[in-house]
Amino acid sequence: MERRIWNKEMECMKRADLEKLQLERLKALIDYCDKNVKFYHDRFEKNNITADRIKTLSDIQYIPYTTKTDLRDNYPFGLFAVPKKELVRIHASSGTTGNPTVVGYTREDLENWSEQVARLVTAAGATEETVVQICFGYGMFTGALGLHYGLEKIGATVVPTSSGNTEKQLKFMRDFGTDAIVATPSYCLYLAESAREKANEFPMDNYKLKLGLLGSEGCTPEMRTQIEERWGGGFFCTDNYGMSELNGPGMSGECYMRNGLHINEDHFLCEVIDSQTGDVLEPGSTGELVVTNLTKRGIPMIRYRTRDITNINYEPCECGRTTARMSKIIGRSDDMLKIRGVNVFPSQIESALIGITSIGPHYQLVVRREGFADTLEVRVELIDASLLEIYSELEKLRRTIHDRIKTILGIEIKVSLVEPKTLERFTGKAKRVLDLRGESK
Ligand code: DLL
Repeated sequence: MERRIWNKEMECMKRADLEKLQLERLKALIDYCDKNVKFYHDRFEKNNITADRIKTLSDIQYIPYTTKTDLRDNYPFGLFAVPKKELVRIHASSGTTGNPTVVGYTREDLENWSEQVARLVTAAGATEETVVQICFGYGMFTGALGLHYGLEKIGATVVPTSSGNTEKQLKFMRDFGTDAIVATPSYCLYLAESAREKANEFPMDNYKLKLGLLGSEGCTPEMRTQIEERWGGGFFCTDNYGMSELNGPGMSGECYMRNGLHINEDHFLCEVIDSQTGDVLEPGSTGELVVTNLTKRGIPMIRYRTRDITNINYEPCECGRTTARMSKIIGRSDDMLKIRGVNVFPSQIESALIGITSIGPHYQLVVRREGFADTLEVRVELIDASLLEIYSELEKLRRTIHDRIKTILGIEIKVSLVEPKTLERFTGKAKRVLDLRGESK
């Protein structure tokens, strides 16, 4: 595995120097927003905030948070800081309800974005020798083009296959000698399963895959092990995190140590808050990530509430980088299920399931309201349908899964074992939760 650092000056800076740079950039950002975005100007005025009044990084706490609702309320361009002629790209989130969130990039933003991604893919082990297939959907989603430009920047050979068309993906992988893949963890696993199904015709050693640059949805270490085992041949994957409102992928990513996701701190100032009270938490605490994009010009983001739950470790990493590392995303404060007063994250259930033989990695959580109580059903796919005929074995397996999950969550749940390949597969982000509470009588 390659051990390069793309930008030593920025990724290995002394913390005191980094904080000085962050403070300079924060003050400049406040000034920029004050002059160019009415939304921020009004908020600053109301809260008596000027760049001069920001003396330390923690003074950022006097600025109100920005939320997805603010973006939606100002749809499409209300939070933009530049006239349209200075924009060179627009992306938007899918937005299942209401207005999508729209984001715009100046040329400088695109350069910063590619730089951010270049650092993370290098940290993961990609080089100019890498042939990388991008299996994210190209389009308004930031994942594909974000990784595309960053990977081209480091000189890798990019194969922009986009999402779907699994047979074709596998053919190109074999024929082009593709050695890296960009995908969601669930699609990467699905590709591996599909490759295995065809192993009689095309044995697994036809694939040269060595590196998975995975992201855009959660991937527990257990799921990662499964993905790596299914591909085999020393396949190694890292986790990348980001969101459209903060450019896209490129905010943070794992190095080969895989001990947290390195944050591009010269571009992103992070805080962790209590998502209920909004209070800023002590360093190291677990809570909702709030991010200020220090260098964004098109649509600047100050104290953006990501809704993602994590914690941040400020100790330098063994890889030589001094940038802080965030833990893998534990869940989203708004995806978190509250079941009979208990916070449940899908990732907790995923951890409990993986490692149990005879079940596949696909699962679905169904939440219902029965009377006054919420119930949780965990649907898990069997690998071998013949087990359905052996009641005692089936019951034993069901009980094992039930007990494992119950120990972790502390609440009663129902486990259903379903036939192989009955749960939906996803080429983009997987949807694990089916919340039927709104449909109950
Ligand atoms: O998913 C950007 C991205 C693309 C990141 C490709 C990494 C790789 P959005 O579509 O705006 O942007 O979705 C952002 O996805 O708030 C998280 O809830 C979730 N998410 C993104 N990366 C991860 C990850 C892109 N590595 C939302 N682990 C975020 C867990 C992730 N969740």
